[in-house]
Amino acid sequence: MLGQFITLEGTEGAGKSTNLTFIKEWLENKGVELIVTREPGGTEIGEAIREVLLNKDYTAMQAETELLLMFAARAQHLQEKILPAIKQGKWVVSDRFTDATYAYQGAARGMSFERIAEIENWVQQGFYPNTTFIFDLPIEIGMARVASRGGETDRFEQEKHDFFEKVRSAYLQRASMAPERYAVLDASQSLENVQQSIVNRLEEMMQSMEKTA
Ligand code: Z5A
Repeated sequence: MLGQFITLEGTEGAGKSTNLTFIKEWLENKGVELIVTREPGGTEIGEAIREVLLNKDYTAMQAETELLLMFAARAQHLQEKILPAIKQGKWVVSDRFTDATYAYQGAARGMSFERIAEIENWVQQGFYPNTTFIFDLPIEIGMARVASRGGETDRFEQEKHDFFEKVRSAYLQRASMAPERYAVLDASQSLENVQQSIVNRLEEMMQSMEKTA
């Protein structure tokens, strides 16, 4: 049986990384074989591309360059890591994937959704996540969480509030167009409540797989 592909999306500080670990541990406890990964990155080449993309000294980076680098990293990630794992029946849980490209490079940077869809079709050949969790919360709350966590900011984190509002709206709009694939979580709630909603969705996934087995 093929594995499942789960992606986590949201604006910064929404809790993706925190809940990636939670999902990994929860699924492992259920006996699911899985790998966790992230975008941009996930492979040696992808991580090298990530360093270029996040480098805050690269203020001259063009939106087209950014878009193509995201998909270059993704092409490597898919062929080297995600698709082989899925074919082996493993679950793959990724911190971000192509929904981020529509939200950041599309809605926020202004690249056309049609252009993104063309590259997506070429790189992914009809491969999409089975489930995408969208961690939704007001931008100010996410920014405050990131600030209290401390550490260096990257090239994306230099952007202004308005940029992230566009990202947030784009995620919600994409979720409303295909509600069966997306689980929108109110990430301003306590971690315990957020994680209960995640468990509900993971249990649904496992039940529907048992029915079709
Ligand atoms: N990007 C793109 O433009 N196009 C693409 O196609 C792709 C990516 C794939 C890197 O992503 C950048 O790449 C990203 C978009 C762009 N830039 N931005 N912004 P990233 O995922 O590596 O970076 P990030 O979004 O900035 O991640 P983050 O700031 O680390 O956010 P997070 O992982 O969602 O948050 P977290 O670390 O889990 O949580 C933040 C803090 O909040 C932490 O201290 C937690 O303990 C706390 N937290 C989490 N949940 C809660 C709740 N519920 N209550 C209270 N506190 C909480």
